[in-house]
Amino acid sequence: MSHYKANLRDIEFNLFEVLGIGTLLDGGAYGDLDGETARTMLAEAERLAVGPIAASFADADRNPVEYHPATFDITVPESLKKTVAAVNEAGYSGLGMPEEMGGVSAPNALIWGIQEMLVAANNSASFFNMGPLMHQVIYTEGTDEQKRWAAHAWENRWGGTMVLTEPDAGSDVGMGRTKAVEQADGTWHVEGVKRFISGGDVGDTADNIFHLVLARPEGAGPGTKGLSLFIVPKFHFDSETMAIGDRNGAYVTGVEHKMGIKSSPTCEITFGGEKPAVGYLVGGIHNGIAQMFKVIENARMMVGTKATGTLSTGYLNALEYAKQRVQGADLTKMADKTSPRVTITHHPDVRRSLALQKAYSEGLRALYMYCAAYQNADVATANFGADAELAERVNDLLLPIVKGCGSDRGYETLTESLQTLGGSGYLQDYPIEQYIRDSKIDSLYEGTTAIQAQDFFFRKIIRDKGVALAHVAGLIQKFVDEGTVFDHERKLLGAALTDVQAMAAALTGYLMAGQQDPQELYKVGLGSVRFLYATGDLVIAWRLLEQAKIAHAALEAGASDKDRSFYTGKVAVASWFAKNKLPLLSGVRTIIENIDNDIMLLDEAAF
Ligand code: ST9
Ligand code: FAD
Repeated sequence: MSHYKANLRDIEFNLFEVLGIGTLLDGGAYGDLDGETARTMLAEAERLAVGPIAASFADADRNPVEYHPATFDITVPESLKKTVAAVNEAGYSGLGMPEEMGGVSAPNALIWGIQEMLVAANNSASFFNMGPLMHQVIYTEGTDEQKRWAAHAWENRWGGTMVLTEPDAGSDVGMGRTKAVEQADGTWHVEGVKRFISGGDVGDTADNIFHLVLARPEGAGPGTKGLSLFIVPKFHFDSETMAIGDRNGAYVTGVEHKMGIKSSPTCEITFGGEKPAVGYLVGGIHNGIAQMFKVIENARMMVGTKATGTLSTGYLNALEYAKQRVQGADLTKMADKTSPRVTITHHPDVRRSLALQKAYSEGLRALYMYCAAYQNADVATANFGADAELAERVNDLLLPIVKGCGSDRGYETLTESLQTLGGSGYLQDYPIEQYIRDSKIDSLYEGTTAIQAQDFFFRKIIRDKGVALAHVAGLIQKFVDEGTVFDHERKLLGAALTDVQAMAAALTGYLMAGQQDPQELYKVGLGSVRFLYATGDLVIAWRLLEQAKIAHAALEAGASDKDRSFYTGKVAVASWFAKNKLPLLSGVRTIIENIDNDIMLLDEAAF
């Protein structure tokens, strides 16, 4: 039986009942893609995820990829190869790719809903499918010749990697020392060692790989702005015929042994040495960090979406177990030792835990769907009245929340899923221990949570002059002011909005004070992750309540028996989250408003 449990009903609810994607599609906004076809695609994605993708989840964890130092490459477990082949055959990578490249235009919310299932069913397997993202960016950023290469690479399922990190350049990408030396024929020789490169080799699952490498041209300035982006192929190829030739001088010189995602090949790659690593400057211009951020933005969204999907399947596994496991008596009958034993769903603390798991599973999904809505101007305008320019800013604002809160809330709440199974949760008989091992990485790569929090405050709020934040706050305030149902919850939401706005004001105050006393800036760093989480909880609460409003209306209108429990659950979980999470934000506000620098002044020896 498959370990993976998709929540297709909730994905469809977000798309069709909350964001009205079906109406847009049926109106012809995306060519031939109508609502019915979208539903078929979602159902097919679920089948693929639960079946061939999930099939290699445990086997590829217990028998992971193997590195061969003599040939500088890896072999992929047979079970995983079958998954990769099934994903390739299904052809979902064309969704959202430029039409001139052969792709199919679709609203991003639909694409991320599909991706949630494909990636969460087997995270390791997704690293064998990084090619399309890199090819798309080469296509949009590249020269005409490079566009042709990208289209060929995508059609022929070549691999792709994003190559930033070095031993001394992790969060601080600008410290990268890998250099690029221009050749007389216009190509470049890339020299250096890169670390932690996902999909650095994919064995025989792809004929070639395009590594997208950040390197510093000789003589270029320091920091990220001095980096340029190069396509460095694993094998040379003929630019006209695309026939594959000899190995290029980019060799995998090690593979990491990790806590989780064990079959994702995380590689050290050495560029240059005995043989030059020939690279091609992307677009023929030196604009590397901005070009690479086209990849990074997509990957950050992917990580948040995946983290949500993993929590969701963790919760659904825990729920199934809890409904069957009989243990103990009902709390009201605990004194009577002969009272009947009950399933653990009868215990208040298990209910609390299941409510938390359901709230973050569905709340984080509502959050990434909300963000995705701003990735298409028509969806953003129809739903939230944002024009194309504002939509882009709001998407930028929400991305660090999707990535930072998605990964941390996902991981910490998965420990609740495991706890629901008691000691059995600790066993490999159930998938949750692997979900936890596989998920820890989500808050580390693609920028740690601390980096997301700084991006959120400095770039997405201060540099944006609060425009996007004001838009989101305005929508929340409108919900608070205009509702006719959920009075208590709306009051809680209003108070939480005030708390978050006060946090933003306090952090801005520290930033301003930093102009007189630079140490005041430490206070922003001390409060920024808490602020990110607090804003995340606020937006999640709001989106859950918006969903509850829709569910409430459906119940009032006489929902079918099939839908009644779903809508009732929507109302209940939104109310639970508002009552159990939002009041905590006033404590966070107090902490942020009263931050001092004592901990920064503490001698390291005292730690
Ligand atoms: C990594 C990969 O970790 C992990 C794997 C991910 C897996 C993804 C999977 C994807 C595909 C899978 C497909 C599956 C399909 C389905 C399969 C089914 C089975 N937004 O602030 P400044 C730019 S990779 C946009 O001064 P510093 C901007 O150009 C490693 N742009 O930064 C800016 O210039 P300007 C990831 C941004 O102080 C310039 O940078 N590593 C943004 O120089 C300079 O900005 C990291 O993420 C932004 N938010 O450098 C590094 N921010 O200002 C984390 C910056 O003029 N570190 N730019 O516009 C950071 O992000 C740092 O903050 C830093 C700081 C490096 C940016
Ligand atoms: P460091 O940057 O050393 O951070 C250590 C700690 O210090 C963290 O807690 C961090 O939050 C904190 N910290 C650092 N700087 C600051 C700061 N300025 N303010 C506050 N806190 C800070 N990289 C690629 O280029 N391509 C890939 O495909 C790729 N895949 C990966 C796959 C895996 C499995 C792993 C483990 C890593 C991968 N990475 C990849 C690298 C990943 O992006 C980095 O590990 C990540 O950016 C963090 O860098 P670091 O490990 O050097 O940690």
